[in-house]
Amino acid sequence: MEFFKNVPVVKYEGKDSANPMAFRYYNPEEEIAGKTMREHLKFAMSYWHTLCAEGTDMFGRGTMDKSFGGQTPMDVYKNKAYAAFELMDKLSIDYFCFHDRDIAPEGETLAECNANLDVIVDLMEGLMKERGKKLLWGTANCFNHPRYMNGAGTSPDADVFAYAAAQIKKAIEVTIRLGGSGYVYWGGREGYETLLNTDMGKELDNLGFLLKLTSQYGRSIGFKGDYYIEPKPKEPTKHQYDFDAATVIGFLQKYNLTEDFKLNVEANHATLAGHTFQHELAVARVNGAFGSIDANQGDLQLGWDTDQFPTNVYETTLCMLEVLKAGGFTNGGLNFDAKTRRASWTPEDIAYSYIAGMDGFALGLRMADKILKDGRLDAFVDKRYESYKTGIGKKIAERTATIEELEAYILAKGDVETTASGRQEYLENIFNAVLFS
Ligand code: XUL
Ligand code: CO
Repeated sequence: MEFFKNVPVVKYEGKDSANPMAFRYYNPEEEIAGKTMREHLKFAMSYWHTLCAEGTDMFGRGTMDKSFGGQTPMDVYKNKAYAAFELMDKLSIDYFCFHDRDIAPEGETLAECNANLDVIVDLMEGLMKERGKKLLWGTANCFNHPRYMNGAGTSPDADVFAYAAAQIKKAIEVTIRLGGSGYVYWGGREGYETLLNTDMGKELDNLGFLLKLTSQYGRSIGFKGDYYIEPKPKEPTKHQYDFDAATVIGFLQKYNLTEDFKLNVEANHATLAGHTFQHELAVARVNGAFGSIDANQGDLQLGWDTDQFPTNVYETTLCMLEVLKAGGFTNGGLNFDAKTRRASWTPEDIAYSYIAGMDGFALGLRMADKILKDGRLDAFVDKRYESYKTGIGKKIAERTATIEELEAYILAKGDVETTASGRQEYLENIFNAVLFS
């Protein structure tokens, strides 16, 4: 059965193409900076938004039917799998990501949930082999069910902690079975609404223990990929413990998790935290924690997690600059944690959205490569810090300067001469000049 009848196999037709079902910038096999675009970008399809989200919002029910013609719960989920692989094929997407509860119906008990998962995982394993698709990462949905209303690892109820641990154990097993190169922890309800009812210290310690316990279990059964924490400051919880990249890095250090964990940085989460996407990526990179990306964009006027497909080329360029500077992805990739707008309800809209996001990132990669090749921005930064290459600066850089020496140096000089201009506007104009040349 064909589920996306009006979606053809989407091909690269070049920038002058007027065909909306074609790529204009994403040319999978084209080489840029030593790798094909396919290898650089490692696009992944998010199962939850693509196969599950039906367009509900706070004020209205779904506008899209994602049952894919299935009559029983199990048939619905089998058809979701067939539809997923058809779409990945048509869009040249090599990877996908899922939560346990996206791919199989929830049962009455954990045993029933696990049995349902096994049925679908069998089916998926076959489809992956047949179509040559790979699992970028798996995760457990520990935020939807009412039992998680007060958190999962940070719940005040020990039974909920135990349930979460058991659920994550199974999700890691499934991820390993499907050859996943990553496993994500996103703590949607790991936080608090009010300190009047919360023991923050206990909750953080419990969360650290849950991550240690489950990640070590994964290693013990052969998981070789990366674990990622996905920072987000709020939504659904008022104050989430994984607020932003810097907060998460501190948490990983405190609970001795830095060896196993990296970050999955999401654009819309960055802006919710009051940062730019580029800032969050840079924090991850300079701390050796750059791992994977949830590609999307928010709406700065709305200010919530709108999960839109990324089409802002300035943002994708700045993102790809960070990716290239980090040396590219190893186990990670670009997962479109993005959904069509509620009014973009047809199956074709899903294809148009992915094409827009993939072309948006293909342009970002092309532009980032141009900026690096142009070299003026990097040269400026290099020159800006050149005082650390000689004299007293060199001693500071080599950490051999003493406090007395620094004092004597400045006493002899009297004061610091005016430092050089930061030249922000000049640099922003170079950025534009390179992009639009
Ligand atoms: C929620 C979000 C999640 C994670 C995986 O904002 O981004 O879908 O990516 O749980
Ligand atoms: Co995400």
